[in-house]
Amino acid sequence: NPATCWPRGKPAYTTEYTEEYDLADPIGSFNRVGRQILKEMVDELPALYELPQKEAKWVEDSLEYNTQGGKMNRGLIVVETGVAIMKHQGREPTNADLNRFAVLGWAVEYLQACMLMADDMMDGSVTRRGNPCWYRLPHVGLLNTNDFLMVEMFVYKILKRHFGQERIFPWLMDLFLETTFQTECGQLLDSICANCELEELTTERWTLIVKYKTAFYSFYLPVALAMLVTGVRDKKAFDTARDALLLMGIYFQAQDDYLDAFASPEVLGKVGTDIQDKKCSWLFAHAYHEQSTPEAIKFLDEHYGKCEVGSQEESKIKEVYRELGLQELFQEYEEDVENRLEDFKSQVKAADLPWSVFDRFFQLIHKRRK
Ligand code: GPP
Ligand code: MG
Ligand code: MG
Ligand code: MG
Repeated sequence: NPATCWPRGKPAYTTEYTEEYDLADPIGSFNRVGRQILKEMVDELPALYELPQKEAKWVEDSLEYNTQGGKMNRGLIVVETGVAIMKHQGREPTNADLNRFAVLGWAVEYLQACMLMADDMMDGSVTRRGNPCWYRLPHVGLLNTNDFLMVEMFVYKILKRHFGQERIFPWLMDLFLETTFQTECGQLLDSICANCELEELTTERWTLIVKYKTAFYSFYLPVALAMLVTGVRDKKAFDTARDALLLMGIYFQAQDDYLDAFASPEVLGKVGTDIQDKKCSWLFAHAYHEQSTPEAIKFLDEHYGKCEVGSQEESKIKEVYRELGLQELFQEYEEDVENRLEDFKSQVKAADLPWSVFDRFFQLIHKRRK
């Protein structure tokens, strides 16, 4: 690109992968690629962007703090799915293939990191992955806004460096951009709840919110990336995969909402804020609209979105959730998702995709505690 290929040394491409990607050590191998990517991204800042040492170090610290230390489910799924699809195609993935899958996995992890940095500030959260949220660090504060925008741009730097010379590059870009926009639509729907009447926070609204804010980027994106990079081009295959993955993604956010109230912060690595923030959570929508009693409605009207994290009112709202039988209802919902997912089996097979991918992904999240 004549408009951006300056100064000399730009752009740099990484197309050779000399280190062995050991599938027997999926997390270790994935992390190794993650280290390499972080180093590549930070190393070029002084020469290509004239960033002084102090600022380059700032970016490095931000990337260390925000992209590392998660469960890496989304990233690892790209690798697993890539392998499963190639085997399904009768091919054995090479070392280069595995490393490329991991690079795309890390692009998803970087997107996730920037979303969480923005989300924590919007939700007023205190901890993430067991540490204080980045924006809460005294020396960071509102600089968080620039930091998360930079992490977002690193997604595209990773893609350009590793896939910039390939035909699917525009498709990868388009998929990331589209997915980001979908997530932002979801985040808007989620945030506007603060200005809604409780009456409006229905289970229908909940489904819409979580489909957009979570399911596309967490579930469809990793699998769609693996499909693109292994040569899947059939639109029907993407449509079928999307339907099944959105079902799982919606369930995943239902779990997130459930754990927000009922999991211990030590296990979860974050303190729940949904009640304080007046979120249209799975629990609230069901408590207010599906399972409600006049007393529960009265109490929620008085206190939902108006009490502090850790307050007596907040505990009482969780008690109301329990009394309304939401824990049992959640188990029923969980079983229903399991059954509905089974119904996708034949469609997935008809679309010539390996069912094991969907099965594995579901096993990874099914009944999760964190
Ligand atoms: C999770 O909701 C949703 C996101 C992380 C998407 C954020 C999207 C942006 C465009 C910023 P959540 O707030 O319930 O997640 P958590 O419980 O992890 O804070
Ligand atoms: Mg949040
Ligand atoms: Mg949020
Ligand atoms: Mg949450």
